[in-house]
Amino acid sequence: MRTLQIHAKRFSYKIREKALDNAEDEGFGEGASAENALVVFTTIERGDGEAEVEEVAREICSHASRVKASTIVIYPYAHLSSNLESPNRSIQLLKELFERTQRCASSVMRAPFGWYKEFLIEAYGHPLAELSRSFERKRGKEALRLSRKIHEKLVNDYFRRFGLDISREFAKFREPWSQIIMERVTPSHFMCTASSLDEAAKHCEGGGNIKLSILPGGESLVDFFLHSHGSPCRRDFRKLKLEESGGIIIAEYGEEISIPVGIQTEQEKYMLLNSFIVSLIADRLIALEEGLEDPPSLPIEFSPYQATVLRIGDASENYAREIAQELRKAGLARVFIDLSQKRLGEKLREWGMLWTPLIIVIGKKEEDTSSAVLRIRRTGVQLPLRKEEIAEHIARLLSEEQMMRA
Ligand code: A3S
Repeated sequence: MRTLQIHAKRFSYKIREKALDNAEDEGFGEGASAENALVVFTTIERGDGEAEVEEVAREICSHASRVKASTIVIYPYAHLSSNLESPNRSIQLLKELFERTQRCASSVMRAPFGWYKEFLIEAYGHPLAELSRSFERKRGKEALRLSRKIHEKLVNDYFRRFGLDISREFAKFREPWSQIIMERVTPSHFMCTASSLDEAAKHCEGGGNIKLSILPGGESLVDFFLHSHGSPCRRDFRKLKLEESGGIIIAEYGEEISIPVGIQTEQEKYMLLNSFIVSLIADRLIALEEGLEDPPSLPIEFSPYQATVLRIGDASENYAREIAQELRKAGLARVFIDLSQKRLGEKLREWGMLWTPLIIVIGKKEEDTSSAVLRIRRTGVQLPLRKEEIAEHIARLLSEEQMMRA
């Protein structure tokens, strides 16, 4: 949110013509005037919320009392930023701002939103008579800014590992993601495509597609977003929460920020490899580069490949399926079985490349003793478990992870 505050001897405005369809026209006359007024030209920026409103209200109140203004005028003004919030949300926040400033001042006026207006202003000219302020929080960015090295790793290596080919114009999802996305994502998500969040905020009121660019390099990634959208930054990760609504899995991370990250069908839960997951991956790569995390890993809940059962040697296919079933019992949705004849080392390497957090190895010996060996990527722990212990153990790991984020 940005404000330009002018302490004016006299201020008056008249509405001229409607600038927007959803201009406010109830309860406002043709115009208004005030004397000894603090006129607050206010621009609501995308992503603003209650926290900014509260901060701005306080600032206005303290400034009004400092300059001894007898009236405050909240004046919607779209020219202090190029990052405008949608009209409906802006109106809501301006009303909120109006109400909060009323708590500290006896006379507060609000000019109608969505009009071209003429105005006259006579500023006092004392040192505090003109003040511009910008109230920002770290909000969603439309670009992920990465070091060149990490950018190259992501684009040339990790995206492909996780089944995503991106080029400047489009993102192509390979199986298993593409088919599912095409089938499941509601058409409305495809209706509106924008090339920047600004544009999307103006034209895609209900959400849509956005081309997200990844810098340096400028590769773009087609992404799905809901109305308030951003990419999580590291400090948001602790607040991650997944919710399901109408078959779409939505990640929430902080006030009013949510983004679809997956699809829930009757049998399965899939994660989309979109900017959200990409930024999780990028974040982990940065941690790897900084020596904070080796090997890099995603939380189990967010991993495209959550667990895989590696059948080694003569263990039976049936037993592999039984173990996979145990994993699903624990609440895992993306469980894979590798029945190939490859050697253990090779299989571990391949699934490790996909950052699979849980790998379960079964050979003949494990089958004969009704057990399995669980390898946990994050800690490197290898744990022999009896078959009936598996589900419980994994459920515990999942809830520990959730607790760490709470
Ligand atoms: O853009 C036309 C008018 O719609 C309102 N408006 C906003 N105001 C604050 N924050 C935003 N994000 C806005 N988006 C739209 C304003 O009323 C705006 N009108 N030329 C002036 C009035 O004198 C004006 O900015």
